[in-house]
Amino acid sequence: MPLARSLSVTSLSGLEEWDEEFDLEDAVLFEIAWEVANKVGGIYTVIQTKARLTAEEWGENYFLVGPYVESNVRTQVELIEPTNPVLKRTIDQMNASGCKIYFGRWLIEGSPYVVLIDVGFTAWSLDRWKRELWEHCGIGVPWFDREANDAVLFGFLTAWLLGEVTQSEESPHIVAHFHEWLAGLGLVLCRQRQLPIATIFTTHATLLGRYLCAGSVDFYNNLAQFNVDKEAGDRQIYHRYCLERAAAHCTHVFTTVSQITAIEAEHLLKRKPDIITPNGLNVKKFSAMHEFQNLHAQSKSRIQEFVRGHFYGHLDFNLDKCLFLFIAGRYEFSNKGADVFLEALARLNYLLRVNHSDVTVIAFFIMPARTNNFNVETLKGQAVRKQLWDTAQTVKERFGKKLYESLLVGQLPDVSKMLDKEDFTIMKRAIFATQRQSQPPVCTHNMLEDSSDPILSCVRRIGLFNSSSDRVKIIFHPEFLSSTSPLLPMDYEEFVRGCHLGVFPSYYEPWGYTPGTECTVMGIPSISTNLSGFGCFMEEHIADPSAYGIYILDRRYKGVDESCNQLTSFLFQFCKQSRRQRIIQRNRTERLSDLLDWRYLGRVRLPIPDMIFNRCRNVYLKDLACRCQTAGFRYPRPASVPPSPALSRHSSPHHSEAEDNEEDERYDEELEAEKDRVNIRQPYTMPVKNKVSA
Ligand code: G6P
Ligand code: 1S3
Repeated sequence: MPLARSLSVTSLSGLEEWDEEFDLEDAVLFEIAWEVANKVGGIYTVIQTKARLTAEEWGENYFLVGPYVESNVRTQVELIEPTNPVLKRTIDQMNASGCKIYFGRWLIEGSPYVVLIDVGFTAWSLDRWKRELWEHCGIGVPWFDREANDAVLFGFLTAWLLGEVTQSEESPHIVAHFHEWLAGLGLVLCRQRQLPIATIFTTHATLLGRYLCAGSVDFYNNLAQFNVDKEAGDRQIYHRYCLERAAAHCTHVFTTVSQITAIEAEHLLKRKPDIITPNGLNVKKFSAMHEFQNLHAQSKSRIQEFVRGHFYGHLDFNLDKCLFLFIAGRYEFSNKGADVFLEALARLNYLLRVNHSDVTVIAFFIMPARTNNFNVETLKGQAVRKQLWDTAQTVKERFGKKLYESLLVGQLPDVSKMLDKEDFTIMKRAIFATQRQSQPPVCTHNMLEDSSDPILSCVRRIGLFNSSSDRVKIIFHPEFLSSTSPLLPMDYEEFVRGCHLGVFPSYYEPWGYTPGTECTVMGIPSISTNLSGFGCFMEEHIADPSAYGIYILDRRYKGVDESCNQLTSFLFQFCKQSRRQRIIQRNRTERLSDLLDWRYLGRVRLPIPDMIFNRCRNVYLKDLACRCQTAGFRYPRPASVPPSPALSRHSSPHHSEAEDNEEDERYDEELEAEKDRVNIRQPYTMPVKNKVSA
């Protein structure tokens, strides 16, 4: 039997029980993930946002370990000499032995230290390490799987690094927290080499879960029945699966991000997670409510600018009555529910048309796919818009000059002479440039696999081509957003703020960063599902989620068609809201942000079993454990608030603004009283940085 699988999960082999009391200054935390300073999916956000708090707690003794990716390092990392003498010696030694390890500060909140490993530089060791992996753990990695090869290199280099640190005379108490299968091998090797390190492994999704859900499998009804080895083999991911399962079994403490993924891990990885650690964000609270509303208005106007350019020549809809919806994340078409969203949009288009609605919906799909850059038509749209703007500015200046001169001589201007022939010529030329033969494009980029792309294929099937008669338009932006983009120069946060609704009808979503945290903390309502960690979490902790702008779609007990109908109905109701109702709803959504703040989140985690203390005594786990003590917080359903704003009394024309305000104030008081009752505002504080009793 492979050694990695034969290690007992409760064994402390290699790790002596730490003293009942030890100096916290001696404890060092390493957090290891492939997404450290390297955005691939949702784990990047977890690590990046948690870093500030962890750096505050651990100070100089906190190090993130990730891969060296030159383009990321150039923009996100300041390379410096290692500050810690043990680490400096280790890195120098490894670099002298043919590795390339960098040290720096990650330029994010908290500026944590990062150790970045150039795995490509040590590729010459790949065959040797793979042989070792096979001999010691019985896991064989095929040559053609580049990602798994990287995982092998990253794993061996991480274990080497940690091994060197443990050799030092100072011999600190080391805690190593590994995320996901790509980093998991380092943990397996630490245990196999019996390094005195306390290990934690967090899975943010299981590999097999992702693959099974992406196919046509009834996943949740068959969780207990899957023949995991066969399923992994059939999908040619057996070696990856073994790496993931080995890490889950070798670690001292196994965690995941939601209850639903805990059940999945128990069945697919055959180990029940010890703790559930839901994902949070750093919540920025504004002193006045209107501040975040103003930010929405500012960001929305920038999205409107983009829309003006994208739909030039076809701007036959009222931008002021235009609602911006979006879906974003890793491009997993059916896992993330893009299929259901598109189908619901087609149905919504029909409903809006037959009801002669004056609302236009623009749905953005932000999911990175393989492209060779922006397409000409999309870039041209922004150029035309810019030209119209410049023309308007030129004419305005000429107009202003004439007006000024007329006033100087004490005369009111003759309005009929304010614009001359030349002004009209340049304006006509600009208008002619807005003529176009084609419809506004659905996709902003040239796709490498255009004909087989799932979103584009679905758009072709449902026929939503941005034509004038459509009330629902689609824009597929197959790249993460960036403030330096020539097309839509906004970063992700600004974009979310400017939208009206995030739509995330996922079938497979261990937590769901985008819907969960990002929309909610910015006061933007969202739709998620009862199959996503976030959706279940909100259902558990809020008495009436939809009253707070958190719509939870039923994908657990309903078939796809029924879910599409439910989603269509959510969307249609949302389109029927007045501006005032949307503003009130955003205020309510924003009130939930406390619940999702890293500082408070621990208060609703599940109680931690005592055995974790016994299994490995260390501060980090104690810290995690302390955060899990307060369970049972539930945002009340305020008596004054009806279940859905769309159905609320606010829609009554006889309902005055004063009544609205009164109701809102009453509601605020109730919520604040409930927060006081459960003490949710009391931030969690780390035990004093001195002696800690285990
Ligand atoms: C915010 C701003 C208001 C603006 C509103 C638009 O609340 O403070 O000034 O009118 O957003 O809301 P809407 O839902 O139509 O984008
Ligand atoms: C995973 O990233 P994903 O978008 O591939 O990890 C995220 C962070 O825990 C989680 O929010 C998401 O549901 C998972 O899917």
